[in-house]
Amino acid sequence: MSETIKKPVLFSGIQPTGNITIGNYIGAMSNFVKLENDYDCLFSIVDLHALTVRQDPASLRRKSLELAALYIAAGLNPEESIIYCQSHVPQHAELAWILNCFTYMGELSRMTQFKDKSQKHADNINAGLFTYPVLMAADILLYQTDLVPVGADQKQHLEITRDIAERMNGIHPGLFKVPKPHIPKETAKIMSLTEPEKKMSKSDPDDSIITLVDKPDAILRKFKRAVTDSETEIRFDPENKPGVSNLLSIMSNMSGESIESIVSRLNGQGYGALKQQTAEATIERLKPIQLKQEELLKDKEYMAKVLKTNAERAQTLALRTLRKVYKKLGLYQP
Ligand code: ATP
Ligand code: LTN
Repeated sequence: MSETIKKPVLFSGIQPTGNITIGNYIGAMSNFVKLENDYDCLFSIVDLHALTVRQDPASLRRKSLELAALYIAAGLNPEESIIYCQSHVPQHAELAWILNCFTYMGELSRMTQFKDKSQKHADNINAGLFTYPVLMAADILLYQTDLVPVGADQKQHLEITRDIAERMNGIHPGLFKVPKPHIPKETAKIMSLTEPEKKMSKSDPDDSIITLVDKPDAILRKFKRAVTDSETEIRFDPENKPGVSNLLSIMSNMSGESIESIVSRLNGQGYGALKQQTAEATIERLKPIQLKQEELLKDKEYMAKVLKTNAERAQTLALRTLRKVYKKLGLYQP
């Protein structure tokens, strides 16, 4: 992407917390790759968001670099798309402050992610966790974004982003582009392997998730132990057969074969075959990504250069919006 915007703008971010799961890959990253050519894209490693939960500094640093390498290994082109760390572009935090002044306590307290994370981290319900969606809105609005590809769990955060943008546009017409979410039904929500009625999250226990750095034997073992149900019929029915439907959905996303075709091909076979083939499709799909990521991580200089250059490209765009916002709001600019 050149710094003169021509195509519509796409923005998304992933937190560098833990290892990226196949939920993040299917729900977010693989859609980024599909959309990359049709948009001017920014893909952020949202390290400031990660701080809303306590992080080990060395691990956060390493995970940030690993995520940057993974974006590229998954197929994104850092010469075109802007792949960068959120903390390298200070305008995110600056705009977040402004948006904080246009966001109500009431609407933030309705956010389900805040309620979930407050329960999970009851000893650390900090103000950053509460205003997390405002920083996310700043990420998006800073680049006059058109489209935001995310998983279904982020839908509510996209709604509040649109509400903030519309509220501010009501006072200062034309301030922000109002972004649209992109949440395809087939990739929206990959479920936990051990509790298939819950979404798979990278901060969940290891046996319930498949991560992008898992080795083939671990992938096979985890799928084999995945929770299904007491019937034997392979059928796509998320309501009544969440475990089996999740495996079908993972296999379909990993192999490209439609769910209908998998169901008719496996007709009469047991859950063992479904698990084995889901594991094989996953191993096959992840293999080249894992190899490429390892290779990239060996080239520290290249990675540092990519992140530095791309942060500069992002800043150029971010400053345009921030200056406009400061000016319209009446902050004195000499
Ligand atoms: P954490 O456990 O640290 O909260 P997470 O796994 O929920 O992490 P995020 O960094 O919050 O991951 O999300 C990155 C992207 O992946 C978002 O677009 C999110 O909607 C998407 N995503 C996360 N989990 C899933 C899932 N199980 N299915 C589909 N998409 C998902
Ligand atoms: N909150 C998101 C990560 C995120 C994001 C963004 C996604 C932060 N800023 C901007 C899309 C656009 C999550 O997945 N938990």
